[in-house]
Amino acid sequence: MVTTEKFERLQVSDVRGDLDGTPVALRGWVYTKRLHGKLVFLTLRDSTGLIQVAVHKGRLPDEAFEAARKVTVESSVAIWGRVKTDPRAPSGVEVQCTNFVVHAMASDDYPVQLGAGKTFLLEKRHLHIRSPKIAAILRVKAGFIHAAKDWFEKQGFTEVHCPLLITVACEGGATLFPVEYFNRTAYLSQSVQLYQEAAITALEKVYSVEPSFRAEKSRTRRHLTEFWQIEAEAANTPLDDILQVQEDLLSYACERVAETEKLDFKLLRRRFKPPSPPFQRITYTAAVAILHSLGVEFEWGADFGAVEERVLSKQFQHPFFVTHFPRKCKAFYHDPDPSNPEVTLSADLLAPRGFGELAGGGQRISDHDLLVRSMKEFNLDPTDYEWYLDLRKYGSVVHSGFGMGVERVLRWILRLPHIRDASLFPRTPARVYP
Ligand code: NSS
Repeated sequence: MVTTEKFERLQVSDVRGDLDGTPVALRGWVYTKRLHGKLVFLTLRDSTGLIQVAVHKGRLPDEAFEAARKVTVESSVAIWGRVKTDPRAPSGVEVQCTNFVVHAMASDDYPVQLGAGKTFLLEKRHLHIRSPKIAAILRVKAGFIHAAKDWFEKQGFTEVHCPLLITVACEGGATLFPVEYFNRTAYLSQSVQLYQEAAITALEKVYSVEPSFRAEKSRTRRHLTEFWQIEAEAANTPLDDILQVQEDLLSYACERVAETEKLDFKLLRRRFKPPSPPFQRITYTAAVAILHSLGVEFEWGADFGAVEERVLSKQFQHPFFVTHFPRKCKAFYHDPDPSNPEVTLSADLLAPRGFGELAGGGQRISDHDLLVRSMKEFNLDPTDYEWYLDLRKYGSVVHSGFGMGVERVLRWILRLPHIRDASLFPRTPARVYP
C-alpha cells in the first residue's frame, strides 16, 4: 500500500509546472477516460478545474491500475502521483499516477452527454451543474454578491434579514404566491422593501441579499419565479442620492468580480468591461420619445415591457437610469414628483445592449395621508398596511431604496442566453424540479 504521507494534498488549480516532480494527492471526479492498452488517460475534475492524469500499468499496484481502467465517468476518486510538465496536456501539466482509489463508482450510464437538449439538461440540473462552465457562472455570482456586500459594509450600511413569509403585497397582488400558514393565508415575499423601510428608523442605512418570489407566468429570458435581490434602503436620502448608491455599488462590484473571477471569465470566454459612474440619466418621457423616434408604438403611461426595454437599451453602451415613471405604471409607494405629480421620483437601472432592467427603486412616499390616498387609488386596503403606515406616523423621513436582481446582473455581465443559466436550480412557471 502506498502511503500518502509525503504527498502534498492539493487542488487541481494548484498543480502547476513549477511543481514538476513533486508528489501530490488529489481528490475529485472522473471527467473523461481514454484507454490506450497499458495506459489510461483520465481527466480529473475538482471545484478548481480539470487536470490530465496518466495511469501507466506497472507504475502503480496492479489492482490500482485495474481500478483506473474500469473506473466510470463521474466516479469519485483519489489519486496520488507526480507532477509532470507536458506541453501535450491541456493545461500544460499532468499527474503521473502512482496510486488510485475509487471512493464511489458511478453507474456507467451518466446521463449528461454532449449534445443533450436544453429541457433534458434542466431536468438533470443536479448533475449538469458539475460542468466546469456552470461552476464558473456560480462562482461569478458568488463573487458579485460578495463584492456587493463588501461595498455596503464599507459604506456603513447594516445587513438586515427580513421575513420571506408576509401578509401584503409590495409589488402588486397579481404576482403573490399564497402559502397555507396554519389557519390563514400568507404569501412569499416579492421584495423585502417594506421591512427595510421599518429597519431604517433603527439603522438608517440597510441592505439585504434575499430571495424574491413572483407568480409571474412570463416565459421570457429575463424572468424567474424565484430570484435573488440585493436591496437597500436609506433614511434622509432623496432619489438622486440613491441613484448614486446604485451606480457606485454596481461599478465597484463589477470591477471586483472582473478581477477576482478573471479565470472564470476566461473559461466562459467572456470579455467584460466594468462600468464606471456616473451613469446616464434620462426621464421616462425622454425614453418614450426615443422609442417613438425608432418607430415603436407605445403609449405614454404604460410600463416598459420586454420589447421596449430591449429596443431602448440597445441605444446605450453603458448602464443607464430611466427616471420619473408615471404614477399609474409603478407601485403604490413611489413618491410623486412635487413639480409634476403625474410622475414619480422613481428610477429603473437598465443594462445596455438589449439586456434591460437590472434594478428598480426610488424615493418612497413619506407623508402618511398621501400614502393612504395612494393605497386607495391602487385599490389597496390601508388597514392591511397598518404597521407600514405607522412608520409615517412616528418620525417619518425622506427615504429611498432599490432592488437589484442578481440573476439579471449575471445575465448581463456574462451575456447568458437565459436568466435561468444564472440560477443553481432555476424556478420558472414550468419548472420547480429538481
Ligand atoms: O419589482 S422590482 O422592479 N422592484 C422591487 O421589487 C422593489 N420593491 C425593490 C426595492 O426598491 N427594494 O424588482 C427589482 C428588480 C428588477 O429590477 C429586476 O432586476 C429583478 O428585481 N426582478 C426579477 N428578476 C428575475 N425574475 C423576475 N421575475 C424579476 N422581477 C424583478
